[in-house]
Amino acid sequence: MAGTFLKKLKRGLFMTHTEFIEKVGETFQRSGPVAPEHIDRLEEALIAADAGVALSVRLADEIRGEVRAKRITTAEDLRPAVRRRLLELLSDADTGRRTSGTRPKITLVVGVNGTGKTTTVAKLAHRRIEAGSSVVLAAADTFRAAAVEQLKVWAERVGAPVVHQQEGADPAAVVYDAIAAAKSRNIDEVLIDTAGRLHTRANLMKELEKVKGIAAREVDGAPHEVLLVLDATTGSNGIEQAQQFGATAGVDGVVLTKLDGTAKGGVVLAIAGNLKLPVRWIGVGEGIDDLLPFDAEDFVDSLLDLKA
Ligand SMILES: Nc1nc2c(ncn2[C@@H]2O[C@H](COP(=O)(O)OP(=O)(O)OP(=O)(O)O)[C@@H](O)[C@H]2O)c(=O)[nH]1
Ligand SMILES: [Mg+2]
Repeated sequence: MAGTFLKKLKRGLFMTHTEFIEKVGETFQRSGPVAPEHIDRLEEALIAADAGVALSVRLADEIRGEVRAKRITTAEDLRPAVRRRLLELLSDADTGRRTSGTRPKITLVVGVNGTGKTTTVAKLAHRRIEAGSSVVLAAADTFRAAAVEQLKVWAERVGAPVVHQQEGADPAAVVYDAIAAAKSRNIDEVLIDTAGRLHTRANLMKELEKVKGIAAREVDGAPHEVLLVLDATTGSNGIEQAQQFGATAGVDGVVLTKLDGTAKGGVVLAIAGNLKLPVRWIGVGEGIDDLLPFDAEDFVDSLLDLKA
């Protein structure tokens, strides 16, 4: 099980890892003293992986400081120092999960168009069902009829009921129905799929607030988790989206999808360093099993591993 997990993670991070190690692998293995260009190369590798320029410069400066203070003396020691620093960065952003003993647990999934929200809802449902929980899916993307159909196809595959209404219905009404269904059928969790929306569109952001309001009125402390889905292939562009969503939708955590198709996996660091938001899940493929719980150590080790 653990082996499969790591294999999937490595495959998902393959492009990011390859580009990163291409730039710094040789440096990390060198046993002589650290030269300034070694750290320059590290800085470039972080920037290329889309960790964000400011954060990459800051991380590299901190490492330069450690070299000056003689806490790092050989190039070979750079790798463990980078590992330590990245883990710190990721754990600082992890505010811990908001736990709720309340049933049903309500999870709201939000994000801009096409980032992978619907697929993520299905993958999450699959995981919860495998773990023995019961779930109901709320088709709160009422914008397009095709959105409901897409969710229904996934739902059938994972064996979860879907609550939906006609195209153009009020998403908050769908959420209300889904919560009522969960309560009457004693279901553990409600996973809410929402329409893709631009973070710059005030009316659509208002709609999310209404959805949240209904959930809060119907279940104590709901929504218990608001997950923002970001597409890793867009790299640090996702950061601005996240800031806006964070401000209006009260995001608790990030799902970073499509890591399998990009060398920009360093965006995980930008999310932690710039947004102070924990990455909760990563998407590493289109299949139902291709959603992995984010583990900082496994992520950093997969990134810095010297072997391909
Ligand atoms: N390679 C890869 N593809 C993914 C991943 N997650 C989602 N996708 C694909 O991304 C595309 C869009 O996924 P959806 O789940 O429909 O995205 P969405 O956010 O619901 O889109 P809208 O509802 O239109 O806003 C689909 O083709 C998915 O198969 C992932 O982790 N890896
Ligand atoms: Mg969708």
